[in-house]
Amino acid sequence: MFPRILVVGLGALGGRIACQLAAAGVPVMGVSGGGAADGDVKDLTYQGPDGTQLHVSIPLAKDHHDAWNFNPSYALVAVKSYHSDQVCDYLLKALQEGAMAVTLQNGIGNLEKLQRALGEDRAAVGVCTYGASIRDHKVLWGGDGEIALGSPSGRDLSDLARAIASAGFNVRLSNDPLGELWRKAAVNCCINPLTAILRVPNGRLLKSPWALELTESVVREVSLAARLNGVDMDPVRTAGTVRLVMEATGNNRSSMLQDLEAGRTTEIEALSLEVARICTAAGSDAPVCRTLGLLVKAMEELPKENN
Ligand code: KPL
Repeated sequence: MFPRILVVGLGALGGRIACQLAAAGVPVMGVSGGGAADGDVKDLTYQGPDGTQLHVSIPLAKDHHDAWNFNPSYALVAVKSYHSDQVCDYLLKALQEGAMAVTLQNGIGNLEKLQRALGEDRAAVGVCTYGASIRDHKVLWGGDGEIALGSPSGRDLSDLARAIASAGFNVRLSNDPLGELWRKAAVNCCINPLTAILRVPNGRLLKSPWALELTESVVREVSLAARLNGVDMDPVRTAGTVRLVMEATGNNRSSMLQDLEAGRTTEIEALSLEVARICTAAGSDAPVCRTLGLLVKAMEELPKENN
């Protein structure tokens, strides 16, 4: 028997995960957007790499009472990082005692927010390098990667790993969740702003020596910020991981590029600009991350037709 899973945020990644879990027979309930739903169910279609489609109807939690009554063992959090505070308030009311929240989000600081809201023992990470996008109300495959699950307090997540693996994802249990988070932050600090500024799919960056040179500087800066947070990250190995993700999600348009194209706020504050803030606060600097971050902020402000 699989654990019951609440998927909070049914955007591209949350939608893909919810769809694949439900199709595999895992009991799933969804929470869309800010937590308020229009109907009782959400019909989701996910189109895989070979064009095959999964169609599922996922029950929606209209409010936190529905989620509480569903009694999930896990909430997978897949909302934008700037909605984390709102989601913490929601989960405090929606989760029964002992249920855990697992952040699949991009960005630095999401785990800490969940830990503060629910307690250290009830927050975990699911570092995810899968790609997805939404077109014409359909969730589209955007590349495969892995989901590394880890609980800083050492809680056993193997039942969650089994459920996610049954849905066709590569899952790994990690005893270094903070290292996983920082390596993923490096991936996103490289791929997301560069693809958003250059307006190219992820794999295109591999063809540009200039973009790859920038990537190496970004990885060095993220490694410094990680070290300032007590996490040792090997810049050479991490740059290799970044290139692997560029390749595996080659045709995907990063979430930041998708956000800019749709006129939405991006997650740059929790990525490049957070790295710059951490380094500056320690008397150091992260000039490349800061510049990329400010460029993306300036692009957010441009009228949509220019984006
Ligand atoms: O996390 C992603 C994102 O776009 O936000 C990657 C893994 C880079 C896929 O595009």
